[in-house]
Amino acid sequence: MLIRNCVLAATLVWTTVVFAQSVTQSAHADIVNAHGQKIGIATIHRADGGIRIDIQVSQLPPGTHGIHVHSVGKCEGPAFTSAGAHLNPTSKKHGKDNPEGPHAGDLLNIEVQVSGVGKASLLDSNITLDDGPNSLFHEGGTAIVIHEKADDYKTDPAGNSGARIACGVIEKSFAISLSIDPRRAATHSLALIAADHPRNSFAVSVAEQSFLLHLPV
Ligand SMILES: [Cu+2]
Ligand SMILES: [Zn+2]
Repeated sequence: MLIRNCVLAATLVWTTVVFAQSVTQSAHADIVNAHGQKIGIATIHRADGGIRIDIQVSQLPPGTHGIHVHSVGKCEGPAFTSAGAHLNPTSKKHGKDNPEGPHAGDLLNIEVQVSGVGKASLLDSNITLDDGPNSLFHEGGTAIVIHEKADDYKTDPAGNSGARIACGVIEKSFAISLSIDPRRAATHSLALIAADHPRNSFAVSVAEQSFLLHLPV
């Protein structure tokens, strides 16, 4: 019912500018730093060849950072050991360059600019939004963890990527894909503010005339 209400609300808000929409199951994670402050968001959805994680963070040290899906959906700072080890239901070793790897939760590194902002779009072919041992929603949940250093993609158990500096619990959401009438472009920012009002915790990603709203379940 809640989902239906969310979809209905989004539909009403967007009626004036939207000419196509579809709703699919997805996930998101609010990324927090060691002090528990929100510094970014990851949106997670089905893609060709697996699950795509689009992540945007700020206020992180510039440079290359390891990032993984960990096996427990708990982010207790400052060390985030609560998130457990990498998601690894098939007992592999760490890293895509490890002959005995990778873990299901292994991802490519994320680059953080001098401004402290980092963006990445990461594909993982070994995780699922559905049921099963490699599910992001297995018992106890999962989390996205960012590390202080680069992942070397081969050293067990975490690619020599050092301390955990940011973490986000992966939660179910529904993605509403909205295609916008380009002739109504001027109304976009207003509509986004209105859409943000009743539930301010969903993510908005913008790609040309398409918007993806991730609404918490
Ligand atoms: Cu990790
Ligand atoms: Zn790993």
